[in-house]
Order: sequence, then C-alpha cells, then structure tokens
Amino acid sequence: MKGFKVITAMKDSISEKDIIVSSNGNISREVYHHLPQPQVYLRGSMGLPVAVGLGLALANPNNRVIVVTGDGNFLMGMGSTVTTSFYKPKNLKILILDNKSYFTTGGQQTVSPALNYSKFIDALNCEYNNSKEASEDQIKEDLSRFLNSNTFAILHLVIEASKENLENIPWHPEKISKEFTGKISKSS
Ligand SMILES: Cc1ncc(C[n+]2csc(CCOP(=O)(O)OP(=O)(O)O)c2C)c(N)n1
Repeated sequence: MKGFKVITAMKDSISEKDIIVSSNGNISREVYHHLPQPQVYLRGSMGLPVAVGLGLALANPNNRVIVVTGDGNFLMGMGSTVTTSFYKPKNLKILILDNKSYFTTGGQQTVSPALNYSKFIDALNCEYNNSKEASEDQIKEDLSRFLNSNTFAILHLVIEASKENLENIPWHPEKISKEFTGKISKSS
C-alpha cells in the first residue's frame, strides 16, 4: 500500500480536535495535502516526531495526538519511544510508515531491516502492532482499531516506497506554529 493511501484512510477516523505530528519530508507534505489543516508539520527537524508528540500529548490530555513518522525518522529518535512508553499517555498514537528508505532525499536504504519492530513494540508493552505486509482492507481495519484504541499504541506498517508529486508545504515554520497554536487554544 502506498503511504498516501494510509494517510487518506485516516480521514474517517480523525476529528478536528486531533493533533497530527508528521515527520519531515514527504510525509508532512502528504499530511498537509490530504488531511484537515492545520497540524504540526515538522520541517527539517529529523528524528523528532515522537519526542514532539510526547510533549504535545502530555500538555494536551484532552486531545488525541497522532504521530505519523517515516522509518528513517523513527529510527533516528528511537530513544524517545522508550521514554514515551514509560509515560504511556493514552491519548498518543504512533504510526510508523516503513518504506525502508529515506525516500524524501532519494531513496537511500535505511537500517530498518535490522529491527524486529514486532519484538521491540512488544518489549515496550504497547498494544496493536503489525509488522506484516497486509492487504489494503486489513490495513484500514488495523488503522481504525489503532486510532480508536483507548491506550497508548504503536502501529508499524510496511508501505511501498513511492510518492506523489505534491507541492512543498507553502507555510513557513512561524505560520505552522501560529496556525497550530490557534487551533489548540480553540479546542482546549
Ligand atoms: C539530521 C538530518 N539529517 C538528514 C536530513 C535530510 N532528510 C530530510 S527528510 C529525510 C528522509 C526521512 O526519511 P523517513 O523518515 O524514512 O521518511 P521518507 O522520506 O521515507 O518518507 C532526510 C534524510 C535532515 N533533514 N536532518
């Protein structure tokens, strides 16, 4: 399944109050173009989506925070996932879109094949993990169950290394921050 299809499939399960944190590069672009705006579109800051998601989840317990991260970003910031699993905020979900590459910068291979995600997620005592290459219907079902679970959860999906030709996000980081702050002050 292509990453943008997973992101589009999230549409049915999210509400205006949700906070989506997207990792830099292609994933932020897809979240910007396919899901309601504004969200926290990380730009440049590789390796940080889980750490940013944890901070937002603890600071905004009444909002669901969904981190959408590439495998390159996830692997770079893995220590934050351990910290996150210590706190286990119920309102935090981490979705790993694993194309086994740094797709945004030209498709260089990541070290993702070295990690057994299933065992890692189990070791953190987290719910709902899925490391298999599943059918589209199965992925949609897993995604909906994961997003609607009442617990801290991580979902690992193997996706196709492919992208759409989307324009870059036209918002400057200050604009992203301002729009997002406005949304949070309205929803809390
Ligand atoms: C510290 C750092 N190193 C490298 C980059 C350049 N860079 C931007 S996006 C990206 C790839 C991200 O890979 P991944 O999270 O797997 O997402 P994908 O591009 O595959 O969707 C890289 C290497 C960066 N922004 N920061």
